[in-house]
Amino acid sequence: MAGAQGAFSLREVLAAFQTCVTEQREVLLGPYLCGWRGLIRFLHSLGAIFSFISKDAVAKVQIMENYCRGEQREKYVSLQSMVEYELASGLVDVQKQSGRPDSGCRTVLRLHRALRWLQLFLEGLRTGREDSRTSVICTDSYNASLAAYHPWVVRKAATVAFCTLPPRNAFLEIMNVGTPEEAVAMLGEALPYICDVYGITQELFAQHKLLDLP
Ligand code: 1Q0
Repeated sequence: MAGAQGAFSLREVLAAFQTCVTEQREVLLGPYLCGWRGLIRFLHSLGAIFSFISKDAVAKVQIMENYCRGEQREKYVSLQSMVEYELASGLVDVQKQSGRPDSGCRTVLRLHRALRWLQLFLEGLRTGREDSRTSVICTDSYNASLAAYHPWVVRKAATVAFCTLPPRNAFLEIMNVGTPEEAVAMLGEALPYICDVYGITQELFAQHKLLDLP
């Protein structure tokens, strides 16, 4: 997989999340979505059993990319400008209604919740023992985060897919940053940036009472 065209590299994802946060502590949507695109590329390389997850992630990233390219694109430069614009324009459904396009806020909220899973998963990988199982780290991280928002059938399918994950060291190698030790070092570098993006988004959404959007 390493060296193949379009191969995943953790470095690119790190760079994207690193450039997300501005000096004013705003989260830029461009690099945020680039980071997600990189993660989705990685997910594709894990096989068809993960395609129900990547399909949903791609759909959500696409919704956001369309907003970022659309007529109101200057309102979708950062999460802060998006929240301000969508709330002021009444574009956010606080109760489930039919027929309206998914707002940026509810879409980002789904990605944001998944970022919490990613944070826990990468931390688990980083600090795990050499012989620890990726599937267990992944399941534990999922149960402590995203699972709460998913119905039983999705939880079940996700848990089955997690069981196919390669062992920890093989998994670290397909991240394409060198040896497992180098990947662990890179994770140590990457995580604070991902945590920062997560923390700022969480605070922003909490402040505007957007954490439970249907
Ligand atoms: C390594 C294994 C990856 C496992 C990914 C864990 C996430 C499981 C999520 C299961 C989602 C199931 C599909 C549908 C869910 C939707 O119902 C739900 C809610 O949306 P809605 O519109 O119905 O209200 N959607 C979500 O919760 C969004 C889920 C997005 C998941 C995106 C996961 C992207 C993962 C990338 C792989 C990362 C690998 C990490 C190693 C790379 C190192 C940087």
